[in-house]
Amino acid sequence: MDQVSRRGLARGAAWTVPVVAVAAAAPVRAASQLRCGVLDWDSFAAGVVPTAPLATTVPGVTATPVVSYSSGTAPGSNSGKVMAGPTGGVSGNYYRIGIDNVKPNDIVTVTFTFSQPVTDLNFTMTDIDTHHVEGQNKGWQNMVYVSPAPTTSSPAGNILGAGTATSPWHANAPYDAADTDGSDNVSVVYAGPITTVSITLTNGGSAWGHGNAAIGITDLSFCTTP
Ligand SMILES: [Ca+2]
Ligand SMILES: [Ca+2]
Ligand SMILES: [Ca+2]
Repeated sequence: MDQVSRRGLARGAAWTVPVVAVAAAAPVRAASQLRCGVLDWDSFAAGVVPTAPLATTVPGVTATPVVSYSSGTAPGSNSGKVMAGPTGGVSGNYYRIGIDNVKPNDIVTVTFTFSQPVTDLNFTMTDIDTHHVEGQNKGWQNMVYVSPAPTTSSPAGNILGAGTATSPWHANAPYDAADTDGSDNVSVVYAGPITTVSITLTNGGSAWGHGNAAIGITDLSFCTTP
């Protein structure tokens, strides 16, 4: 084949091939790329329950939260809602779970299920505090654990416990942490791949049965599997 006819072939091909070539190339490129993004609470209106499945910043990847309460637990009026921050010193909207008029050992759990396995999942739980009414044997104690166990966890300075059902994270001293105070936060990382993670807030035992209890959950960052 001489040069003229090869150019002629290429020119001829250019009229018919491009649409097919682009369509075929796109899925190959997407499948080979690690895509990272966020379930960004700022994507949703504050003060309402967001309509699941929730879009993330990665096209095609969604997350669905399901909130459940133990028998007799009164759902917090803002539980399961996107709320305006800050919480635990983190700005922007956040997701809240809570209990109203807590009784000893009340439980609320939120389970997030992604539409596909994700890696490098990380988020922060905020405002894991305790409030004891001075001179009275009443108040509330936030105790928090996650399932499955994270790859790593980073409790802030005021937090004790291991983040398990038998040793929940909790504050080491009773005070109602302000929304701007990050000393009652715990950040976790899951190497994954993981599809589902549960976060549970329980109230303390018999000494704790007064007031409304809640924690915040920040944006969930993740990557898709390659
Ligand atoms: Ca955000
Ligand atoms: Ca709290
Ligand atoms: Ca607080």
